[in-house]
Amino acid sequence: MEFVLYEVKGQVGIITISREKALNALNSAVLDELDKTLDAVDLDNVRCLILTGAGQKSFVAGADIGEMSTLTKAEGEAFGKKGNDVFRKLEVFPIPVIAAINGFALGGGCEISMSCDIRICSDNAVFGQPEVGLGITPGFGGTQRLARLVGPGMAKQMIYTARNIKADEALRIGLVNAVYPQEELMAAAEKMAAGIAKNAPIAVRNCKKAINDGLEAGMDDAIVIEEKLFGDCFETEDQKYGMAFFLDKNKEKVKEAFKNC
Ligand code: DAK
Repeated sequence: MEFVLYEVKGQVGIITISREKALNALNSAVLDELDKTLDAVDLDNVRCLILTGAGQKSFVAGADIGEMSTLTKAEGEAFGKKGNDVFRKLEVFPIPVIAAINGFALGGGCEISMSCDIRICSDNAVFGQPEVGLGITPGFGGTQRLARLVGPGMAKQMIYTARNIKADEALRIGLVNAVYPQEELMAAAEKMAAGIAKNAPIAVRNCKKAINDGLEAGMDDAIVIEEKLFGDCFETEDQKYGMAFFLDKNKEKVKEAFKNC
């Protein structure tokens, strides 16, 4: 891969978008490599992913404006679909994905972070949806996911004004969960990912599915989705070991059992 790096630390996979000279902007090649990287994740071993950008300055500075500038209508639609397909793959990926946002997260960069389950950022991070200044609408789900995350009023303000916001404001409006000094960001992401990875893996996956699917349904249907995924746990070793060892009061054994589930 030329633009996407992947490494596994324990049960955590780290995907780094690495196109530093263009501030990690997303061109077709990056999107193709991201897609292939996700397909290759070993889900028998890896329990949580971290997505970040190379360098100290930018997470992802958006879709590649140079590549987009000459697109025809049909090509624009194809580019939008390529991005949307990868972003959706991340969103419904069976295991949790943490975005470790280490700088600019503009346009497609903000959008890809919103396809992840959890966002944490460095103190120099900058978020925004600058598309209307470029004569386009957000095209990788920004109009949809931003409104769901921070509410329609704040999403509309950010999108209509194209104004960037800094890390502290992103925290205040709930776009990110936490802000860290740049040099501490990856350690914090890895610690959170390891904390997720040590829990019962099928239960974690079912929680992700229940939250995602439930948010797309009305409450009556959402509760049924939760009931079904809760019920499914009772056919797993996760539940049998988890409860048996809890009742035995043997916490170390629980940890070991989950590690090998
Ligand atoms: N695309 C391509 N190259 C980019 C880029 C981008 N988004 N952002 C930065 N670069 C490149 C710069 O051109 C520059 O390259 P060289 O000139 O060195 O060759 C290099 O990265 C360093 O950038 P700067 O020199 O500009 O660095 P500064 O520190 O001065 O400024 C900046 C950093 C992030 C404030 C600035 O680079 C900037 O404003 N970048 C553009 C940010 C932006 O507007 N992003 C949103 C892009 S629009 C759709 C599908 C997708 C989308 C929309 C529709 N459908 C198909 C419907 C998505 C749209 C977007 O994401």
